Amino acid sequence: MSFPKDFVWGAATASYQIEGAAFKDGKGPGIWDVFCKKPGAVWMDHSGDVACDHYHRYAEDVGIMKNIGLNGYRMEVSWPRIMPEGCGAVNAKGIDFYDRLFDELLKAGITPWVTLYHWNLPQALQERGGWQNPDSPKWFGDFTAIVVDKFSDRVVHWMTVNEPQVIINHGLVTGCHAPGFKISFAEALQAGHNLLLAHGRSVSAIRSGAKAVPQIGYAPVGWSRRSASDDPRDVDAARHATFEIDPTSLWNSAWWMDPVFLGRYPDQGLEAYGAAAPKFTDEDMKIISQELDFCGVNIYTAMAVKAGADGRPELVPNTVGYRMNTYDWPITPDVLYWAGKFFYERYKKPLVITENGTCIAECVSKDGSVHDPQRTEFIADHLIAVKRAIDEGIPYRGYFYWSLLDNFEWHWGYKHRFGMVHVDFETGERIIKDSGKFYGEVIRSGGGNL
Ligand code: IFM
Repeated sequence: MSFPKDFVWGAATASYQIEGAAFKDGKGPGIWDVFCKKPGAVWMDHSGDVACDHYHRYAEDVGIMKNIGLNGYRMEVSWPRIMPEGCGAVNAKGIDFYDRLFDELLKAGITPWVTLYHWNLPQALQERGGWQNPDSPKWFGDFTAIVVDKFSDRVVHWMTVNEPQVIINHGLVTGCHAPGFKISFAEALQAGHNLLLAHGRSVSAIRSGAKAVPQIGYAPVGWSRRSASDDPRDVDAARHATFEIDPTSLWNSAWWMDPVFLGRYPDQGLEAYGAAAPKFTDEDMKIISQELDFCGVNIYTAMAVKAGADGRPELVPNTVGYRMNTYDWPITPDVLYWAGKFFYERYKKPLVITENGTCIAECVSKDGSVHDPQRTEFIADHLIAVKRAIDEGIPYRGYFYWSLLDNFEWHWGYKHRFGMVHVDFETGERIIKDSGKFYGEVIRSGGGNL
């Protein structure tokens, strides 16, 4: 098996999940700094105060990436580290940190892929209403302009917003993520509209400010369904189910991707949400739908679907004992084939898997290694599905394993380990897991060892 020569072999992280140094060198508080201090909000009251201490260990971490053989690294520039108040003053020490990090990455031959928002909202902006404030798109556009001005001499690849579905659902509807609100669907969808506008303002700021021709994408959850078989009726049912909107849920793809790639909210979604749908103008839709260079998708798992007797999609339950990770997410490698196919058919953009990975309960063995065969299998099986898609003409350009390091897994604290590199959170020691070594072999052989 051989992947295209220019395929991007990466791993991904986010600032709050790895950096630590939460209150250092002029960084302002972010919403997660505040949320983590609420007793019981996060498992075992963990926080990202120290996390992987990547802020201090970044050079070692880049060395590990180089050792594995990555040619791409997806990371977030922390908004509260760059602009402690969210707007206005810029923190020179924050700029210095990313200057050093980008230089180190480029020296190691690793291309940085920068996410502008992976949930690290400055607390000062949350106090002004956060994404519920109609000024929030402008705040994000202004932050983007600063980042682009400082770093676009070295950064070409940009992603605006990571997983709007999670930001709105977990942050504002169920409240299990920062800022921990429980607002109505109508309010949440209006905040979601602001978030989509923020994406658009960010795209404008990148296009107008970038010093080199940028490659711009977006990184929503690639929420999808798999077809239970290759029978065209099942495939149609899975395609339909992938883009259908359930009125009782904000978890879907079409609501969050159609405006960006097609310039409109899906009719079926407008009907489903009815009076809860946001207020918007034609001008808004133009801002939201500016041309992108790639469609990033974070894909972990999906249910299988077949055509029922009436042709309508019918969920196919997983068999008893089906493989699962420690989150209880079923391991469904062919999701990368089916989702890639459905997203490419609908949005017609080159695809990048901006996240895919698994958490398992491994440990450091007596021989000093971390043996994680389940993760090795996971990576192999998912990449084989990517290759099937590529062979059928689906333009997958890259794969970013989530995550480079074990890290702060949001409201689950440090309970779930997703890394291909083990982190001892007491000492900070890193160990490349067997899966990380295997991924390195995949990279060196261009997929030949799969
Ligand atoms: O850790 C998260 C990441 O921040 C966003 N996507 C899913 C990952 C695993 O839950």
